[in-house]
Amino acid sequence: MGKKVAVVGATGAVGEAMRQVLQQRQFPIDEIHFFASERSAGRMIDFAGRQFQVKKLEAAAFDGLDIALFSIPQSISRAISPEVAKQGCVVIDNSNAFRMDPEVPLVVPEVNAHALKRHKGIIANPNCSTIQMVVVLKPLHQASRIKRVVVTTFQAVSGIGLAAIEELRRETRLALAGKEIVPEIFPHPIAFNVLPQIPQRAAFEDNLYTTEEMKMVRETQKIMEDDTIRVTATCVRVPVFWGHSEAVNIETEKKLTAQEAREILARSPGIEVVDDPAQQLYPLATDAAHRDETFVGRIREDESIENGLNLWIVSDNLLKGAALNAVQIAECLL
Ligand code: 3JN
Repeated sequence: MGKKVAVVGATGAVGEAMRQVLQQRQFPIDEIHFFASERSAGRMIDFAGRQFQVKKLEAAAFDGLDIALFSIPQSISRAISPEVAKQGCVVIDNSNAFRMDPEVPLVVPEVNAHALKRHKGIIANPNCSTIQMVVVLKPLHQASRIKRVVVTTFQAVSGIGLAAIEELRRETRLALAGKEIVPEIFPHPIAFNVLPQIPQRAAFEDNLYTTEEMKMVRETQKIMEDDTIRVTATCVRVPVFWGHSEAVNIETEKKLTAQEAREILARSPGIEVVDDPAQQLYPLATDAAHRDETFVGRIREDESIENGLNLWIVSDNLLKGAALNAVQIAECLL
């Protein structure tokens, strides 16, 4: 039997991807409802060849629904998710609102699907940069415990939403025409540039890391269920539309050779190893865009320490990094 499903934040970049993923994967749906902010309410959107009117978000509308996929600002999610859950509708929330709440499972199905068993109506979807990293770290951690992770991200503008995609397009045209760029979303031009601040414009934390960087630290430990893994991150925005790339260095307890790591990853779920240096083959954001897999390559031993590996990990931030992971969680609930 199908489910009564809601997509909340349906007109945003992640909401759009959620609609696509639900259709592609033929998620069993009896009834579907779309919600958004007051600004977008009333718009018509297409789902499975039918037109639906987007409704204004209000808690009362979830009575009788089974599963709600949320992609809305964390302040709104924090207020409304408990009310929705109370009505018996399970919330899968893409925001940061509940991720570190000990009562709320933070789930990447390939890594810790078992954590879903103890949900109390709200399930958190991790940050996009964390998801693609832990998909790759988990099978290596099982083979040899990971002691430390040093990660640098190269994040696509679509992580912010449709308006940031438009800003990169607009600035690129202006830059090529030799015209002045006045950034709106980013604090500096993103066209032909690299910005070491995510989220854009938000205050840095007291330790001088950004919140995105600290999300990667805390969420990795929670999903991997190991607070002893030391993680340090530098998160960087690059002028790419879709696909986050990550340079990841890990230190393991026992030695893992590059070849062993390649073999472990090749047989692990959700992963495609693309690693043929002689053919100049390695994961690229342009290849990973609109694909479900997490791609890993450039696998090589870190010759500066006893037991270290370097990896290059790329995935579509709107799919595995957000919408696909949320729908996979919903599939686990069926
Ligand atoms: O910028 C990116 O590439 C990822 C952005 C994530 C994001 C943006 C605004 C609010 C998040 C997130 O998922 O961590 C949030 C949030 O914390 O809800």
